[in-house]
Amino acid sequence: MEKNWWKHAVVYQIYPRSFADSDGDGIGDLPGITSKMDYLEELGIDVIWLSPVYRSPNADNGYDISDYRDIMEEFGTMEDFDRMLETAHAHGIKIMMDIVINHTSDEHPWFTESRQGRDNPFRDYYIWKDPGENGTAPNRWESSFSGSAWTYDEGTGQYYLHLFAEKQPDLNWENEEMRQKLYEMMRWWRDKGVDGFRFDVINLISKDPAYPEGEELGNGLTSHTCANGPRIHEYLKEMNAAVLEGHSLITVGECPMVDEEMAKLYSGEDRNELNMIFHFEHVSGSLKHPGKYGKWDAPAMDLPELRDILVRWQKGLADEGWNSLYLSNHDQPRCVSRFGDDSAGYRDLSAKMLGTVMHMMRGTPYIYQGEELGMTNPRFEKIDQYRDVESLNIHHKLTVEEGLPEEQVMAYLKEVSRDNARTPMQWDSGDNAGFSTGTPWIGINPDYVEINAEKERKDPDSVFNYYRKLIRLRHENDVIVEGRFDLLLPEDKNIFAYTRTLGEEKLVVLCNFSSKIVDIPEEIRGLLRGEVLIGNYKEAGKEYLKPYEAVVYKQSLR
Ligand code: TEU
Repeated sequence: MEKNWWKHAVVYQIYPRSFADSDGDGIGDLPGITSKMDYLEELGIDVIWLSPVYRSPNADNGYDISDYRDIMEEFGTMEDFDRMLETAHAHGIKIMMDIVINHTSDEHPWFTESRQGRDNPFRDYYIWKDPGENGTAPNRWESSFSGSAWTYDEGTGQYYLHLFAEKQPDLNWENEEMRQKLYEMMRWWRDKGVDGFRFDVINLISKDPAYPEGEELGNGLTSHTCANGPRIHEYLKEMNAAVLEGHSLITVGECPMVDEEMAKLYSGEDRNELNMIFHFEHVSGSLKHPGKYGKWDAPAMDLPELRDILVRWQKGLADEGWNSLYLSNHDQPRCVSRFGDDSAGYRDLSAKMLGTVMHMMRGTPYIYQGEELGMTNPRFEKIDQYRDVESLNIHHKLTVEEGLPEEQVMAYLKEVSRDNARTPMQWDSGDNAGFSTGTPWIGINPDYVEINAEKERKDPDSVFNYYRKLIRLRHENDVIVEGRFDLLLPEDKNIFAYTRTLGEEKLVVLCNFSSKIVDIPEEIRGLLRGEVLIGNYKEAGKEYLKPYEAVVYKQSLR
């Protein structure tokens, strides 16, 4: 296998709970995924990123693991997993496991032991601290899901750290024995034949041993001091040597609070850490106009702000490191609702435009299930329709503790709740969108009658068939994978334009982020030559771009 095969790959994320339910319990499962392998092969993706399927009490839908070597009951058995893996491989599709090693569930046997007593052999597997003065938490770090990141344990008189929910205690990576057990577990999955790992919040595993207060950042991960700690690179190199080296796997580390300089350290080719990382800068809500309540009330970014970030990363990792390209995942609202326009008239056009702008960049693209159909935010109206621990906690905090009106908080959730991405996959226009014969664990977006896979597979002009083409083009054109990135029209308010160049081939990519007809500035009209590689209108723009138009010209420089 080619060493850097993952640079040519397109990854598709499956959130198993919401993908396909084979047994009618309303919860997606592994046999459901196996049954959709033909669909994924038709789409043309190379790798599935499988959100966690390990045994879990589901305080955070599987991101709280209680047994790393077993499968969540609702998802099936280890035999179902093996069958899925085998079927994927038979379809030419690789499987990248999502692995959560910054924390476990509080129901993991290591933690149930750890909280038994201060001299329990597992005590040091987690982060326990004495109370501060007056019995308060050791520092003011906040959980990403609201409230203090420390929970007091009556039994042993100390606090334990959880950067996420109370039921997700952070592991203590300072403990070497614990680290070795994690590596052994990952080798076990590797030797089973999985093709890579997506490491959940991996840059949080090393903490500053002084546990400093840090800056207050508002709601969310309050303190920079909990990320990119002093031993982070040492741990990643150690894990690489113990698990990854010599195996040609795909690896991506989820990294909140990093910039491009840090990304080079995490993903530089000769650094022996990770292939690439996910950063959050472009999905954090406007940083120019930060909200009072973090991501919840930050306005969406406009094109100039979004473009500045994406371009900075394209340039930043041009010679060293590698980008991952994404606008959506299971933690983000639907990209067409956030960055495009999901009203009926522009939904398809803007979904295709967003696909174009990302898939023509340098890096490895990630598609989140349903994105290839142009799925939209359901914008649930009532709090009892929400399931996500983050949404339920922030709703409580803002309404009860801060006294904000219900409608205001619901307006935040409708735009940015993670549940917007978690409604079931829309397979057809039948009962429950073809997702399940039972009652789905979370509501289905009523737009499934219009937006569904069955319909889009048949329609040559659908978002689905447009994504198929984007994926095929990447496989067929090295310039998309390797080409140099150069920005055009850096000040334009509506058009995101750039070129990609490799040897004698050049692509010119133009995307209109607005619902207006916009003139193509004179200065670049001369560039619009050659064949139209892909575009979302029948006639490609040369003098002006139609609403949400995207077009890619390909030319030979010979
Ligand atoms: O997410 C980590 C993370 O920082 C976010 O994307 C998080 O959802 C956001 O800060 C909330 O505002 C990862 C997983 O992707 C997420 O689903 C888990 O809940 C989280 O880690 C804990 O394991």
